[in-house]
Amino acid sequence: MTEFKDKVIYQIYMKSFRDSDHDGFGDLKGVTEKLDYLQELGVDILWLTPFFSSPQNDNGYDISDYYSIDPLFGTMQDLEELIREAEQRGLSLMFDMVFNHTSTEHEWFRKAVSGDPEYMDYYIFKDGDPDTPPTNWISKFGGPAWEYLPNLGKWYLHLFDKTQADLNWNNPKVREELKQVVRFWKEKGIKGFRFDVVNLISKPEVFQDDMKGDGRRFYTDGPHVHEFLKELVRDTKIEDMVTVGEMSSTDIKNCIRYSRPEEKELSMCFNFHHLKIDYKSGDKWELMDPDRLELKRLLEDWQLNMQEQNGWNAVFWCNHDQPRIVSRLGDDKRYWKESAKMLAACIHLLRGTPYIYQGEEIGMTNPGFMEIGQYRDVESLNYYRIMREQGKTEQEALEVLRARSRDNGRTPMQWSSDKFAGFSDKEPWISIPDNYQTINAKAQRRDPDSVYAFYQKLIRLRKERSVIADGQIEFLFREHPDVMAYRRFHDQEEILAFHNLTKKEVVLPLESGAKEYRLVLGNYGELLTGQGALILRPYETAAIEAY
Ligand code: TEU
Repeated sequence: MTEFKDKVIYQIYMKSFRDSDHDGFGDLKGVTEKLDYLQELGVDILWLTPFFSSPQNDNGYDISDYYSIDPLFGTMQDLEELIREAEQRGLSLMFDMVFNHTSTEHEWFRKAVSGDPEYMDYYIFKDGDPDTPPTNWISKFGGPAWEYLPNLGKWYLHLFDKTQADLNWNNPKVREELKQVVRFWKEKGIKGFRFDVVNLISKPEVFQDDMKGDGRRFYTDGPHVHEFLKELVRDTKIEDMVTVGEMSSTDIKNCIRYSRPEEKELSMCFNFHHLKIDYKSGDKWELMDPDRLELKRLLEDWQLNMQEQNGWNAVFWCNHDQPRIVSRLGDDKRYWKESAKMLAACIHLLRGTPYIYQGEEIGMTNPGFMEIGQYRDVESLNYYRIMREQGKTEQEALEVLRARSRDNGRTPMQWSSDKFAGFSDKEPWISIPDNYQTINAKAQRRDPDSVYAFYQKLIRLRKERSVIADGQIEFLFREHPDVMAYRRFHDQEEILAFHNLTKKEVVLPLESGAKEYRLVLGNYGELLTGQGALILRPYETAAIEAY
């Protein structure tokens, strides 16, 4: 499937989507149960987060067997049924390949720590004394990026949790093992792959201390990453599938290479720079109000450079690692509905393939947990401890988690106002915010003015107006601090999109000339214009065209 520019991809966080077997965890049969809902929404591809065998230290991103399904999520028969049922509804499945690291419970790692030299070379082991890690690198989940094994007298590298050992991609046997995994799932009828933190797989020849940072500059977009990706794609024959790479801390130059068709690497990239505009001094755990001008600058930078060089962006706000965007950049109180719709249009009308994260289509919000006992995420729990050690009070640390924790996006999908939000009939693995009584799919599916209905319209618009998928982009009012505005155009077709990012009313001068404009899609019903100006109400989004 090469065409993906007019597709919309929906991300399912397996643990929190729908529990069909009454254990408080989402599962494969639960996804099958909800395929009609997804078909009605209008999405094309379903990205399923990992459901392979895992000790669940990082919710499945710590895989102990790439070929088997963790019983928590069901059986291979359940998966085969899901593939069939999805296919019947014109829905394709995208699996999540975690190839930078395995769980330390993976057979390969167990053999490595038993001293088997062949399998030790599957990972990154370094000699050293127990008090001095090979480098001063910091794990992305806090603490040192190395763990010492006394029985071996060696350290192993883990860029994430210590139960997630980094694989040695310089070893051709490792690359062959992972190609085999891709071939196995491709054989099952999968139509796409997401590659987790795939731009971290190529480690430097020399491991050295980072005197200027946490070490990421040495392994991010590493020396052989493009070579490894080309080899993986070529040898598994997936260049015609829909593939997306999660590119942690990457840059535009590399993302052009990762996603230009001529390179035969991936279809598109996730990058996260636009989701760090509320990080004080770039630190996720230091709160700052969002810098909307920086947001505009970053989105414009990436859109224009990728356009000029024939790259392709995944465009998104939310995923299982991010807080809910309506709470983060919108208003989850007074202007909840308007801001949820505006944020949706802001992303969906850009140049790129849009991703909808489960619950985003109904405007789900951050849960606002008040106790540390409500948190489950290994990264959040690590940083809670670190923040307390650094002197933050319990309430100060909890305030940071309420804004930044990955658990904000991991609460169960809110299907209805029934107990446990219709997600399960058992206490779920993580709490559900009380607003499920009013913010839920059942309440919105039949409401033509709902956030859900607006997402349906956005998806339909992408199918009906080729200028959105295929058109070029040019940004307008670039210095305006409150409005994101751009022009999509190709051939004779043009749509202007205006998004008021604030609760202020904004007046924009429309180009003179006797053009009349009509609303293609908006969140306030009718267009408000006057004396050659466009008036944008709080969080108003308006896609318009001249006629
Ligand atoms: O995420 C990579 C990553 O760095 C994220 O953890 C996120 O960018 C960070 O938490 C923001 O502070 C991928 C998966 O999406 C994530 O769920 C996994 O925990 C991680 O890789 C390790 O596999």
